[in-house]
Amino acid sequence: MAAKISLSRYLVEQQRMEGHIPAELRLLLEVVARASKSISQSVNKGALGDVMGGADSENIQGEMQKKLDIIANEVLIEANEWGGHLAAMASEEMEGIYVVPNRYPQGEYLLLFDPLDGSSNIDVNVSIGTIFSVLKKPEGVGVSEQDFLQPGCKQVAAGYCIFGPQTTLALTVGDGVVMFTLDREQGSFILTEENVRIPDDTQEFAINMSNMRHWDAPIKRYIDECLQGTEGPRGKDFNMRWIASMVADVHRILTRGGIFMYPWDKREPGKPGKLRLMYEANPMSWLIEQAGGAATNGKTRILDLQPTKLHERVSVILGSKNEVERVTAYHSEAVDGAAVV
Ligand code: AHM
Ligand code: MG
Repeated sequence: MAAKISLSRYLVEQQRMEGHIPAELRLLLEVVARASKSISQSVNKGALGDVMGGADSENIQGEMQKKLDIIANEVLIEANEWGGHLAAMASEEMEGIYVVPNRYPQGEYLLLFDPLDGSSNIDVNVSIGTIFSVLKKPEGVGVSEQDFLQPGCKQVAAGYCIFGPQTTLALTVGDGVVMFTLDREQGSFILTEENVRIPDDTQEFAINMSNMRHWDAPIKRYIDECLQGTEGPRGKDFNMRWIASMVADVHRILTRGGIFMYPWDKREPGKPGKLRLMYEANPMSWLIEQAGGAATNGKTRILDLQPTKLHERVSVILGSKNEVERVTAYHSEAVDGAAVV
């Protein structure tokens, strides 16, 4: 039987290969994985630990926080602040950046995370996860919020850890996508998927259909054509899934293909979308592209968008290449000028 390859061994071997990950980045990824294991343990305790329900506080996005949002955020900060590999962190749950305190050495990387994505699913025992993105700090003294405002194409590592029936870590360092499954008995992540590929075509879409009346014309057109099935212009039937955890919907797409959309809609016309560019869209878009898929905001490749603020929101269309290209083409064809802001 072939030896099992742990995340640590995989990263060490990547480090040894010319042009692959530097030692500091390897250390950073090991720490993020260790923190994810700890979050996984808290998630698994459920009603047996003091982890369920709301925290009676709001985050910067004006959303009510869950206890696990706060626990996961603290776990990630505590695990990462002392190792010397980071200059600062930014989180969906924190208003400003978290600069590594002076008592620790400062490293050259910046870490961004959504500590617990899909938190509306915590109390109903449905898959949730931690999403992370790593950037290099620009040269210069000190660190500021401005240093984080880099387009997604500048990421040096990105991934997520999904807490579902299995705990799985998906990772890219720009050389394809790999997945590791947590062996709970050994306490280590074991390589279980290499060279993850998304099929170019799909017959499965993911969108919150309850927002249909608020969508723009290109999204309505795309979904309407899917719903017409074999009798419609697409000439085939489509299936639908919506887990309401982006991490779980993206994991399904990396596993068997599909298209995921959280587009701009008329409920809050001033906002480009619900999802956050830096903590959700960028890391997920890079994973999807690295697996052969595509990701746009309906108009522009997500990884090319220049962020203007830390908590910026964005319209997201990602997954199987041909379907994403179709939705993007519908936006450019729209006569009324689709509202991609
Ligand atoms: P969260 O980061 O606060 O959990 O919110 C993001 C989540 C995504 O995981 C998911 O795709 C989306 O919100 C679901 O939203 P909705 O409940 O509007 O369908
Ligand atoms: Mg989220």
